[in-house]
Amino acid sequence: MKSGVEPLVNDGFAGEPAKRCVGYVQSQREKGKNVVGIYCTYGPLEVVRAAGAVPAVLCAFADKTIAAAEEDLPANLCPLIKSSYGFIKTDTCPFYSLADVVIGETTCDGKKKMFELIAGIKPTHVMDLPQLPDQKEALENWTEMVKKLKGFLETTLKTQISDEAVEAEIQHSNVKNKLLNTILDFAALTPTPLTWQEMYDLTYLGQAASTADMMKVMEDALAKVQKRVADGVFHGQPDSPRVLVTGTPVGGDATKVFKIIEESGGVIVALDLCTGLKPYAGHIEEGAADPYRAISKRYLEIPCACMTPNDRRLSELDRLIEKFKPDAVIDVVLHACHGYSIESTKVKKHIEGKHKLPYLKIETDYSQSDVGQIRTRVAATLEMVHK
Ligand code: BJ8
Repeated sequence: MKSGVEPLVNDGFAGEPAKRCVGYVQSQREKGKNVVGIYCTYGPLEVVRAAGAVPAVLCAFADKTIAAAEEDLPANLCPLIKSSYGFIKTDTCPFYSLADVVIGETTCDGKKKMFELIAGIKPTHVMDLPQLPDQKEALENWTEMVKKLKGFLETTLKTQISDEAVEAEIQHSNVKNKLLNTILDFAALTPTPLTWQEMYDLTYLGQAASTADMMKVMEDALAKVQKRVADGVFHGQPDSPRVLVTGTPVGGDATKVFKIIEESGGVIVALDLCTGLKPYAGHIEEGAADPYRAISKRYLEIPCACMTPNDRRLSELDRLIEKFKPDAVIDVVLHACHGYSIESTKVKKHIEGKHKLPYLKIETDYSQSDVGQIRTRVAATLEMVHK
């Protein structure tokens, strides 16, 4: 990107994405809103917002709290869980401090058991997530869980959640997701006018910010990216290898991988991650007889490796590859995330077999100790891309 090009995201808050998001959540709290901490993309944001509350993502990506967490948790546990727990243990998580209540889901074993350790600190509601999403009972059971969440929020936040409010939030989510995808779809152009940082910033903020608050940010970003295209402004070089990143959530200290891809001459064109496109895919049926069922249906379609089988992950990769035309796929797996790590075998076969693209799996944590090794492997993968 040429110097002097205006940054895409201007939300009025300073700092890197997590800090700006804290600013946003804090501002909502000052307006009298309750704050609901969430740990997962399966957390139904429409119900949280219909309760008049603001969601705050509690998943953490910082190495600095891992040592404190390891006093209680096994060292060979996923860094996302250790980091999140370490922030709570050391009472340094601004999102957790702001939260009135916390929602968790039975995704992986590590998260599930970590919730037990923090449940006594704040009202914590764990939703039983079905893990065989294609079975007919899954939709019934998850709808029941989403309705139970309504009851929990009504009781603990002393509020009422009407069906009309839930329906309105469904419509708001659809509007936000559509516009956000319109912006992110510009990365399908060759060369791309977007940076990974901009895609990450927008999707990070969009989880907390309401559609009304995101509208201005998104309209501004859309106008800027349209101008970049009109002016011939792009990121990287016209022949930079295009990379699709898939896998576990990647944020904070783990964004070292994104930085290495860029330093190695690549450009990231799609983030198939929960810290990227995943929360904004799909559409929730509007005007359904049961809005909770409509929400449940959409959320059960999230292709997380905690599901079995998780064939939607492969069909979603097909869709993204067709749209963003990557030259290589890099699968980032956090240490000790068995679900994503095992699933990598299928993903590799799919990418190399069906799409004939170079595939690289990177297992990493939040430390900087493996930066040199990742750099070498990324460089070798990008060298395989023939331009
Ligand atoms: S929908 S990806 S946010 S569970 S914590 S599973 S990395 S071992 S975060 Fe996730 Fe919801 Fe799925 Fe998305 Fe693995 Fe670590 Fe577990 Fe993790």
